[in-house]
Formats: sequence, structure tokens, C-alpha cells
Amino acid sequence: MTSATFKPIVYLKENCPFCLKVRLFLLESGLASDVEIRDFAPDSDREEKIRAELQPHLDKVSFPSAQLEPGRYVTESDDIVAFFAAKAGRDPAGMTVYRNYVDGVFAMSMKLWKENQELKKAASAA
Ligand SMILES: N[C@@H](CCC(=O)N[C@@H](CS)C(=O)NCC(=O)O)C(=O)O
Repeated sequence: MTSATFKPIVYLKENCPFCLKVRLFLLESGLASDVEIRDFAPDSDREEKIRAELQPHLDKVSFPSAQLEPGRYVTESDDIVAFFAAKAGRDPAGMTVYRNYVDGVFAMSMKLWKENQELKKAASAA
């Protein structure tokens, strides 16, 4: 398969905030039909299959992941969004739903997660 005929594959874990970021971008930009989405529920048989599929290509499997071009695998949500944004000439900063999610619920969940980690660390050191 050549780069011209290859359909990028995006791997998404349900309920993952980073994966939702990628999914929202693809939906709002209208690019969802240009990629193959392989998603799975946590702890499902499908998760095992997808992890086994990705494992030979990545130092560490995490989600979201994507095969952007034949043999080119990436795992960072921002890199995946940047690749598709550049390819389609779309600016994520101008996408209302995507920006609302990234600057709102996503940013808040990252902040709370970090605070929780710090509280746990402080509690275990006390
Ligand atoms: N920096 C990464 C973080 C991704 C991340 O932490 N994803 C979690 C799921 S929410 C993950 O893959 N955890 C390990 C795992 O599920 O094996 C990104 O922005 O894509």
C-alpha cells in the first residue's frame, strides 16, 4: 500500500480524555470519514487485540495512538491532531467544540488529576 492509498488508522480507548480530544477534532473538522477509527472499551477482548497489534510498533503502548502513514506510528494526542490539522489545512484554535473541550473539561480534569497525585503523595509521606 502506498501513502496515496493508505487510510490513517486512529486507535481510541473509550472514556480516555486524550482520546476524546482526538475524536472531537476529527468529528468537528469533518475528517472522521478519512480515517479508520479502531476503538475499544477498557478491559475488553478488543483491547487485548489492539494492544497486541500496536505493541510491535511502539516502545510503550498508550492511547490515543495512530498509524498516520504506512509504518509511521505516534502516540501523542497533540501530534495526532497537528498531523490531521496540517493535512486538512484546519486550525484547531478556530474549532469551537474542540477548543471548549480542551480549554474547559480537559484542562480541568488534568488539573484535578495532578492535584490528586500531589495529595496522595503528601498523604503517603505523612
Ligand atoms: N500524553 C499522552 C497521554 C495519553 C495517556 O495518558 N493515555 C492513557 C489513557 S487515558 C493511557 O494510554 N494509559 C496507558 C494505557 O492505557 O495503557 C497524550 O496526550 O496522548
